[in-house]
Amino acid sequence: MRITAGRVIVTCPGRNFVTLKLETAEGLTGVGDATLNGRELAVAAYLEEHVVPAITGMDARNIEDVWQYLYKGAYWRRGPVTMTAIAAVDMALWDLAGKRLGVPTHELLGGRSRSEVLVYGHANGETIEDTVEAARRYQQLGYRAIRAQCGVPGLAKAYGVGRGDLFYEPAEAGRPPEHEWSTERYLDVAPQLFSRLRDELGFDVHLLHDAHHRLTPTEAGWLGRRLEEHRLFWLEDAVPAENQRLYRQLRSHTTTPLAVGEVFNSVYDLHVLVTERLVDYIRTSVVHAGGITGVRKIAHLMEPYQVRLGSHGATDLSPVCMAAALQVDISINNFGIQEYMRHTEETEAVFPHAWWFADGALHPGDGPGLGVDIDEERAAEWPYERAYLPVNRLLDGTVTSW
Ligand code: EZ4
Ligand code: CO
Repeated sequence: MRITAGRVIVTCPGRNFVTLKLETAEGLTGVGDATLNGRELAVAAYLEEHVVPAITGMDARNIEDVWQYLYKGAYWRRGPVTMTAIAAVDMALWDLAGKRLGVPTHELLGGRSRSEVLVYGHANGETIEDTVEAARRYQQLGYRAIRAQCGVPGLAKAYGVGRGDLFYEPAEAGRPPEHEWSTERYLDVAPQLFSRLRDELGFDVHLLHDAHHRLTPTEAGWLGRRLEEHRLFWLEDAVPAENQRLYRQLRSHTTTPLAVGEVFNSVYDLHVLVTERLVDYIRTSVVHAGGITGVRKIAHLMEPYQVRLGSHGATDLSPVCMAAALQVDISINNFGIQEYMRHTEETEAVFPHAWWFADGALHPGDGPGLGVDIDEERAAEWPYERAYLPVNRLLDGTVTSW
């Protein structure tokens, strides 16, 4: 099964998505997500200029070999652009493998380890009361796990508080938008939010929270302790993790479960966190961490340490990535939870898929391969539009993590 061609399709049905489509001599096609929010065309060029010419003619059945060829063969290792490009090829090859044999990809990954993939949705609001209302709406939709974020009084914009209830994820046309941040003000409101949510919703729902890399280990330890009585499923990205050792201090101060890793792209970003068990969940996604092959290497390292996978699944990851993530989630032993922000109708129309939602969980479906495709005619109706993630500043103008 030789790879005969590879095409990169960029489309913007409300937000930008980059998709790789590989073709084989037998006429089969496989798809992979290659979207890196705010830096989309860097991956598109990496694939078109450097990857597709190198892999054309290779045997599509040798997925591990192609992965190692692109990883070790580039000489320049890791990094989000490289690993997203490798991920796109890897997803497309796993899609082809399933299609060639007429089985869903997870049957080739060891089959099902569970009956469904637990997901969490995003409830957010300007105020605590708005957020409680939003969480109730998610419960009515069947969600059993809900991430809650709310506005911070005195700050014009807060992370996670979007325009729409189900779909919004920033990436705006023009120059990068600027947000402002005050940890002091945030630390006033965050414990109140969860106290109120537990009063209103009780303990029969999982609650999650994302601090989006903004705290120091000292601040995060304080917050984690205050949230212990509200028994969160996890506190995510409490501190930036380029320096994995920061988590030692945080871990020693709180028993609130910790999650990190949506910006990681390889096992080397997390091996200290995992082998010292400084966190409970790793959030690497299939698209940004080298595909199904890359995430399985990470999950298998984590398994003996009882660290579980909590896959990133924001709306900037395409339905192709979700299809691939579900194949991993359903098959590995140490699955935790899958993030699920809904895509818009326009996006759903461009990416027809077999996966489906019911009772707070996703199901990968039984279609051959990943069970997803791109409708290229529809995709062509939505040309690329340059967009950026926000840049964040403290109230005195200092650049800080967004
Ligand atoms: O901000 O995917 O947990 N989810 C997140 C996301 C990220 C976006 C960045 O592109 O933190 O909303
Ligand atoms: Co996050």
